[in-house]
Amino acid sequence: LLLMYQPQVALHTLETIGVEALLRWKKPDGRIATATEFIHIAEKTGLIHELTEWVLRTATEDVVRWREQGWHHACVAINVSPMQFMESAFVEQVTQALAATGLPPAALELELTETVFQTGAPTIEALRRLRSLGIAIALDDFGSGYSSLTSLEQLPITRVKLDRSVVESVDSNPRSAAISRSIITLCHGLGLQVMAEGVERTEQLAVLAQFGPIGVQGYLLGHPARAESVV
Ligand code: G
Ligand code: MN
Repeated sequence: LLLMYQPQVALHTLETIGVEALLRWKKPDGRIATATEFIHIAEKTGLIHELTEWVLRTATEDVVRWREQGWHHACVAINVSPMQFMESAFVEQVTQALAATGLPPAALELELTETVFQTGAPTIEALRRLRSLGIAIALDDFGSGYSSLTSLEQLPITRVKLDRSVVESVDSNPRSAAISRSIITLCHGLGLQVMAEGVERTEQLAVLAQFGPIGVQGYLLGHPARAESVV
């Protein structure tokens, strides 16, 4: 297993504010599989607890090292699947990773999709506990699937990640641009930060920059890289 890290950049200062950790599996034949290709296997075979443990520990250790190496405000975002989140020990796993490494809670963000949020009251309770510890929560892939406004209204989130499918055509389709602008304005009105995903062209950056102070992520800003080459 390995974690690759992709930069997240504040569009109005061009400061790299953090990275998103992306889980990969280097298979015996040398091919590198992405998390979506194998996480369901870990879920089925009961390995998900150990996998979560490894991701949390590795990511927090890497950020602490970058901080020691001079990137003092480095932050990391970690993707959490519904089954990982539903594990009863998840909140303890997170607090233990922070305690073991000494990483401040505010330097850790958990990225969850709407499917996690649709699982009921215990989920919301776990989210509130994480929030009360100071950990940031991002709603991933917003704008794809069933993204609902109730989620924005009621969930204890701190950030919305604008899905790549919306960002894809902001520079070519006026409707995409209007949708992006509206979502960004809506989120800012709710006190939520926004991160646009999948930015690949300067033209997209130019359009998004008109919509307010957001974060941007994508191949234009940086491809996912190994921990050693982050700092
Ligand atoms: O669901 P989530 O947004 O976490 O998915 C992140 C995935 O998107 C990663 O596998 C990452 O490699 C990929 N990715 C990151 N930036 C870009 C981009 O600019 N374009 C495309 N097509 N994919 C990207
Ligand atoms: Mn993500």
